[in-house]
Amino acid sequence: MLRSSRIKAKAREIGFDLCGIAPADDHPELKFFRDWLDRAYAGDMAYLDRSADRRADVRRVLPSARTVIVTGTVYNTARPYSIECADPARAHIARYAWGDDYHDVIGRRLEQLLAWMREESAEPFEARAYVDTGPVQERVYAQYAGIGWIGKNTCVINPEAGSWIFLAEIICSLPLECDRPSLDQCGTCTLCIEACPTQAIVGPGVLDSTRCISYLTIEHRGDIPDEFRAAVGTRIYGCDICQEVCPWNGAPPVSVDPAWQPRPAWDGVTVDELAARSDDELRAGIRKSAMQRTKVAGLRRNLGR
Ligand code: B12
Ligand code: SF4
Ligand code: SF4
Repeated sequence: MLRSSRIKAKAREIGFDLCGIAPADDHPELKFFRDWLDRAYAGDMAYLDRSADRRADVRRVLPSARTVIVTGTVYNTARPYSIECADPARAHIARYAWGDDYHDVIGRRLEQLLAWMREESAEPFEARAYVDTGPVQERVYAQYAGIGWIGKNTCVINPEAGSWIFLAEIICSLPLECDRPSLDQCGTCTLCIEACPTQAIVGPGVLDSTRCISYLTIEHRGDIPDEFRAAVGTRIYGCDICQEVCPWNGAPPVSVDPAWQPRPAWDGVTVDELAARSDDELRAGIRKSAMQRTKVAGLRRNLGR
């Protein structure tokens, strides 16, 4: 049978920084999701509600699933944190969106890993590969694959790599050898909860999206509610504050992968400079990047003009 160690070695060769394997079991944390939806913390992300049954367990997505191969990809690049920036006019875009669209880049790498597995495996198997948009609670499986623990800010934190990591997974029917789950290392720290400018982290590991700047600037349709406008400030796409204050991101590794390097269009720009650009110029900047999600109209709303 295909061994876990070989899959991990291949994942590394393809460009994944982390790879671990979780059993496709009934993990207790999967149950939080329903309660979270019932508390209306998903806001108007209706797709989460629609797919809630499948998100409850990967075996609803692939009934033959035995294991989940979870990958982590460091996207951090050598730029200061937004909370270190003294210029009040600077436009802040979340670190994950500075380069190419991770759905495309990581999706291709995941397909490459899966194709290799199919060639190498002596027995045929079923599999599904997902990056972010699949009906999978990625953080829970990442924790059980030993990629990292789910911090109080709800992000998966790896003790060496920090939390600037994308997650992606292959659900498969192979009974692979699994890793040990990661252990919570937040301890008594509450820095992320205190630093959140909109009090969106309503309890350790519980995020009310309707208060989160990431949601308000990326997922929310319509105007940004007045009560949050001041806190959103010049954060024009996503928010990194609860990760920037995290001690586990104090000296994070930096990726040299060309895919994640900041595009010149967004690097060190002010809100006024961006607002002065034409729609075509803005469109060219977001092309094939994760920022395409809001389209130019959403970006203009976030810019306030
Ligand atoms: C919806 C979504 C969002 C929403 C909601 C985020 C959230 N925390 O739920 C919004 C738009 C706000 C968002 C923001 C961001 N997101 Co997002 N998002 C997702 C998505 C598509 C689903 C997440 C989900 O199911 N949320 C529902 C809650 C219940 O799930 P959860 O946060 O995973 O929950 C765990 C804990 O919160 C905890 N928990 C929940 N309730 C309770 C209750 C108790 C009592 C306890 C103890 C624990 C607990 O256990 C949960 C597991 O059930 C995932 C991709 C995926 N398919 O999983 C990406 C994903 C989580 N996002 C990601 C990223 C990068 C971001 C941002 C950093 C982007 C940015 N800079 O703006 C921010 C981070 C904000 C934050 N602090 O989470 C990455 C995270 C990588 C990582 N290292 O963790 C993911 C995994 C995408 C990816 N493939 O890389 N996101
Ligand atoms: S991303 Fe920003 S707004 Fe959302 S929970 Fe973290 S600090 Fe708060
Ligand atoms: S800031 Fe502290 S409490 Fe929050 S995720 Fe990081 S270690 Fe955990």
